[in-house]
Amino acid sequence: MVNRNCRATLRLLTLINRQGHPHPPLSSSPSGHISHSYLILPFSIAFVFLTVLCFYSGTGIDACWKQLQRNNVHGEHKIVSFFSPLASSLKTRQWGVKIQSRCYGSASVLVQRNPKFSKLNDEDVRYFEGILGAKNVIQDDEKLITANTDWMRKYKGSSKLLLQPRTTDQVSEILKYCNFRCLAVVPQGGNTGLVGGSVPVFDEVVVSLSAMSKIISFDKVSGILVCEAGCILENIISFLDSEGFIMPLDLGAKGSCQIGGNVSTNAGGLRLLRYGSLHGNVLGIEAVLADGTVLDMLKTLRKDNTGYDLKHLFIGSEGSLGIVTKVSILTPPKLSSVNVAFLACKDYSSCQKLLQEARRKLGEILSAFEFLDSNAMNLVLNHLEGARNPLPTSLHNFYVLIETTGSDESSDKQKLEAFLLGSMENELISDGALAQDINQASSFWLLREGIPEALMRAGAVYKYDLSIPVEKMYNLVEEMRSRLGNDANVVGYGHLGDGNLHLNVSTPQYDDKILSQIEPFVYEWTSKHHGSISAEHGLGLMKANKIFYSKSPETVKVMTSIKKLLDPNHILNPYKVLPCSSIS
Ligand code: FAD
Ligand code: 2HG
Ligand code: ZN
Repeated sequence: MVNRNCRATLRLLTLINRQGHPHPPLSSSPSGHISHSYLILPFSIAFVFLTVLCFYSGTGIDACWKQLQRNNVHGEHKIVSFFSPLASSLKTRQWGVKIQSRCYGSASVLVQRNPKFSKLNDEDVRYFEGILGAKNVIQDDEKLITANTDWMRKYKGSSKLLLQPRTTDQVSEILKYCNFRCLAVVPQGGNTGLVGGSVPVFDEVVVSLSAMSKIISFDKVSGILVCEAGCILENIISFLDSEGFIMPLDLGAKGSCQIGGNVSTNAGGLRLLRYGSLHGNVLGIEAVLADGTVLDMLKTLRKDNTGYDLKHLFIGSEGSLGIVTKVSILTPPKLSSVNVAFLACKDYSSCQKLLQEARRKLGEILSAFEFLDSNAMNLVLNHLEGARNPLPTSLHNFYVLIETTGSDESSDKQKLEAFLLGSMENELISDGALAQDINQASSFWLLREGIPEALMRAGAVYKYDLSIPVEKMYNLVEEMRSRLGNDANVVGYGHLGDGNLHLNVSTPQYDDKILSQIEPFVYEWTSKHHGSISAEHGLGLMKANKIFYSKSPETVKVMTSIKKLLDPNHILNPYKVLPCSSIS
């Protein structure tokens, strides 16, 4: 049965080739939410309850309640559970930290506004207007609501001021003044971050990089692009496409996220497997420190071993060490042959073996290996307009999206077909479809890229972005499912090729009882299996106090020293990244 189908598939593919159906070069960006009629050739083979919180604070319960109510979204935030193996080595300082007891064994802290920070006054606003011009100093309520609210509408601040600098000098002037006045600042890019890092916690001034969106230079020989931090990723992708190049980074939020935000979160995305992380692709950075010092590290060299490579401190520091204002990045040439296959697997073990085989058989042409389970697939099919299952005959347990990118159309295709055939013979794949044009490729990508959006539409969502050894990754999803029973829809998907699981728990509404069943279990499990509690989204506000699950106390101590050196008043993105206990 398997073999007959394999032969049928091969015949079908050969026919396409002989008929000379040109395989149009696909844009290497899986962009476009396209609803298209399918011409696919299937090759079927068959919290804690607020009432139990104890406030040990001099300011009194009423004040805490008001603060909580003002800042609390969905009953979950500003209350950050704190795992404290370090309690003895890093003493909890009492500014801004209220210690509460929590019903599931870990101590917890309630983030409170740092009283050292000044409150914004009219004189400050006039000063900023002097630097930026009145139209770039925004106090308009509607715009402030947008700047204060994150993509998930889960984290909300109460900033009264949004600044939009147009030059590095203006960023420098802003920070110099804020540092002098001790006004806290949140650097903001496209505000697509998923860990509450991009919005204020209290009344921090928002510094948006949106108005710094110029492409400065592009060298066609080296492929090195220099641009301002506020360039939207999709605009860079389009620019490079017209020059015959691609971005080494691509992600579902490309239409809104900015390169400065990408660098500051060290975003991973859909092609890290092929092009590596931003630590490898970013050649230079210009950043402004908290005191307004401009660090010009905007090199365009592949090699430069002149001492400490400080740019790396800014890659992934989530706006806590400086504001990134310019970036230089190495971009690969656009290759002519892109193929996308959407495959079904009967179990997780087959997905793993398929990954091993894909690495071996597709080698240098493999450019993405993404997976989703049947819960993720159902969710996207039910909640996302235009999403269609290319393998409609039955629902499979797992789906894998494989993309290849190469320079030799016929040899690439031959390689992919041989790989698919072998995988069918070995029963690693139970069904699949190979995109015949760019629209089909986009529709396959939609099924994977559309999951975060579909989750938002389904109700409340608890997101976990974990690095876990591939062989153990899906055990966590299964354990979570058995913990939560019918109370929640546990969804597993992610960048399998990078060992990055996106574990999402979807419920009709936020419920602290559910949260207490998920956390700290999910972090303890990940730590026990030598994983990371943040593979690519960062720590933000959500996981600042969870850092010890993935970093040693000694490491956090050095990180804290670096923070203190570069931002002694801690004005840059306070309450994020580092635990409250280490910052005073
Ligand atoms: P923001 O959200 O504005 O900010 C993120 C953090 O960076 C904040 O801490 C902020 O203070 C800081 N920051 C922003 N700009 C600067 C700057 N210029 N200087 C200093 N600090 C700055 N992430 C992935 O890694 N991989 C994915 O595949 C992926 N897919 C996503 C899909 C969807 C639908 C969504 C909504 C998000 C996704 N993300 C993904 C998360 C998010 O898009 C990335 O973290 C992205 O890099 C954030 O960029 P941004 O410009 O929106 O930054
Ligand atoms: C993705 O890979 C993003 O789609 C978002 O990193 C993951 O929503 C998530 O959990
Ligand atoms: Zn991701």
